[in-house]
Amino acid sequence: MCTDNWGRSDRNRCWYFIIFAALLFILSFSWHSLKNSQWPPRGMFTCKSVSHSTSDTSYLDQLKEVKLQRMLYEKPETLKPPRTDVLTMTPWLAPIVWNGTYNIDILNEQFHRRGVRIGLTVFAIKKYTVFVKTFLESAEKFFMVGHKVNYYVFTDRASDISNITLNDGRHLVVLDVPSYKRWQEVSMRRMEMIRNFSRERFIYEVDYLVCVDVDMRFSDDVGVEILSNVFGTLHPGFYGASRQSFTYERRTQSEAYIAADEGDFYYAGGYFGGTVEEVYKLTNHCHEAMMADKEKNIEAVWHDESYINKYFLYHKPTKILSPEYLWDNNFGVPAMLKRRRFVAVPKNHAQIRNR
Ligand code: 48C
Repeated sequence: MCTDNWGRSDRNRCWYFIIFAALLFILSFSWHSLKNSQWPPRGMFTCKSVSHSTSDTSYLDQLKEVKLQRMLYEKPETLKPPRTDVLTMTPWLAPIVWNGTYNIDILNEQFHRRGVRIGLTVFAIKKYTVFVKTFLESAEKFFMVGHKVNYYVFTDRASDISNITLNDGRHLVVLDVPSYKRWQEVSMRRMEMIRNFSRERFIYEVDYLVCVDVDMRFSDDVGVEILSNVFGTLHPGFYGASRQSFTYERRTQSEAYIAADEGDFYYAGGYFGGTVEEVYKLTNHCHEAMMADKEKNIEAVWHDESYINKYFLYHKPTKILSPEYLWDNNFGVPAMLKRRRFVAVPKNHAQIRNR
């Protein structure tokens, strides 16, 4: 190989080359074999398999069991769906919640056994404080009755929020937040504030968040049937419309842009929710998109509602609430609407906006 009649330095260079070539071969061989195998080997880094204690238990053995008791109810009919007049499942297998499609007794049992805690967020900035009393009184009658509920009322006028008597397991939390000059900005900044409080407080206090408009009142049961990782609500004005007629943001420069040949549904900006983790991601994403547009001097056509529609296009909701959950009586009462659970309170925008 590195022959003797070469000088010392030549011999050294030759051996260095041979060692380098050997290392290169070993590396390329091991890389090739790794590429075709599972790396890291299953369980090597996942914390789940770390604890091989002598009693041979793992974190899986600590999982909480939610077990129901004997319950009596009609058997579900496999060949006879409860609703055939409306879509009850999306193409990505997310349920669309309509009256008659669920058994609230089973769901209540499941969520009670989990000890679920629900946060209901609402903003009452400037003149909108006038809606809070009706909102809360109607929520006491219809919203998650029998479950643990925190009402989070974001306001710049804490003294205007009347303290009403609440049923057991329910608390009113008034959160001081700044107001903004324009009502559009007030509406859009809700994303930022829900994100901030999710991180600083909600993650420690509740499991799910339901984020709604305040100029509304509950008028029928709204229960744990709405809960899911992340959910949106069909806008009452567009549930039967074509995607081209959805009032999405259509300027390509905007972060909320949706092309004419895309879009599943038109979601209302005033009713979304999910686990605190998922709501954190949604509100953070929407807030950052709004700030990016603001930099470009763009504000999407329907403000936070435009950004949430874009979010739900590429982050599909795991459940969708039917217009039963967000209705405006100006639209009348179509045949498919068996219950109106949360309805707009008539208001004169001129009188209360920017006041
Ligand atoms: O709290 C206020 N104050 C305002 O001046 C403007 C809006 N808002 C909040 O944003 C309320 O919670 C409103 O419900 C929400 C915007 N939604 C609406 O004004 C109609 N429900 C579309």
